Amino acid sequence: MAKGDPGVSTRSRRAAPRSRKGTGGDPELVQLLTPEGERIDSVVGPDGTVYSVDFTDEEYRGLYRDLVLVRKLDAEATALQRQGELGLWASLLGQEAAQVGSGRALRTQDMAFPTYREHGVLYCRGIDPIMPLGLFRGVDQGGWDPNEFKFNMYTIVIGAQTLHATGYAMGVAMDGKTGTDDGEAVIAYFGDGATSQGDVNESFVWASVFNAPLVFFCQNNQYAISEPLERQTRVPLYRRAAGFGFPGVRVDGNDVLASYAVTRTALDNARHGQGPSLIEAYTYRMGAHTTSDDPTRYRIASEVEAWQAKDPIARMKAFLTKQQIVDADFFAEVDEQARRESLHLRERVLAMPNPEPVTMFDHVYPNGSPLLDEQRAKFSRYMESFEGSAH
Ligand SMILES: Cc1ncc(C[n+]2csc(CCOP(=O)(O)OP(=O)(O)O)c2C)c(N)n1
Ligand SMILES: [Mg+2]
Repeated sequence: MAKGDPGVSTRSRRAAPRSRKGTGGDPELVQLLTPEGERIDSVVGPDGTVYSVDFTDEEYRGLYRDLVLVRKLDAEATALQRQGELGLWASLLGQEAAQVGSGRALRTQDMAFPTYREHGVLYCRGIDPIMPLGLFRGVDQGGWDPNEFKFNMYTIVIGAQTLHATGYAMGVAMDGKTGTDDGEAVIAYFGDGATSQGDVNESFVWASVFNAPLVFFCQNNQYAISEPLERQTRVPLYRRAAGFGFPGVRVDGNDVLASYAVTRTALDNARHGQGPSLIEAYTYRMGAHTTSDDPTRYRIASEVEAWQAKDPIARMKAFLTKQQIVDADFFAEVDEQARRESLHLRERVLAMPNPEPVTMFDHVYPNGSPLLDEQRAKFSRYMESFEGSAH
């Protein structure tokens, strides 16, 4: 889908022929597309909000294309790491719908604060997918301009970006940028494990009492490395919001339509001055935590298989096929585009120049720092001490 404002076009919309009202079987889960690819017309959330989407056929196809491309580029990055071309990679496998749905729900003016796994949101923001690979290859510090793309730098310190997002969102409100349809909203991504961090809980308090225009988007992928969800909480995570004084909702994170619907609603509420909310995108990390992790040490194969049956791409494919929204060549054409783009990504990663080691001090602060200047000078002298030697 094109960057901008998908899902609000008034052109030839497709009604959901087998539509029904419901919750997909789980009263606590907002779902608009079942694992079998059946469309649910609208769903009522825990606070009475009605969630639905109204996409054109072209927009449905665009969402599918996004999901496939994001998965393929992610798989290519994992392969590059395995071949020694990246130092590390944090795969999003299984979380494509949570990320594409929420990423496409952002309006151009909205600001996002990611963790280290939001490659799908990054893609939706229109950032070249090569950018995070430079970071994980260790040749630069990310490369994109957060202000240009309204997408902050990746944050590895668990939960820290929720504080940054809260401060940013408070600033947005203080600058008078909320209260209209064109107002600005902020979204902060984090994981289930991060909800146990002090930073995240402090963010909840501050965002709440200052009515910050902020959406807390928790991808509950069931694990914090090897720690399962039951070591983080005894209640569904979305219910914690009530204790902080703002609404919470749990969405099927493997359903791109529902992820879009709840995020767009939460962002619009925030931009209109109605304050923060928490979205718990209930999903599953189908791969390892990172390429340094071996999940077979702590989880059983049948659990992974059960979640494979809820695959976000398979259900969208089933929906497009059942509703005859695609012609015979569509899926092959998308696969071919994904193959081409991942090959292009690979070629560009292999061609990345090795930077001079001293450049690691660049771009840490916008205007430098005396301490860093001192370290740079010391490091330069150290590197010069090798000049003329064999190494
Ligand atoms: C403050 C802090 N503590 C510990 C770590 C090490 N660490 C990296 S990822 C991770 C688990 C995070 O789990 P979760 O928040 O569920 O996110 P996920 O990776 O599952 O998306 C931990 C503990 C860290 N990066 N930062
Ligand atoms: Mg997690």
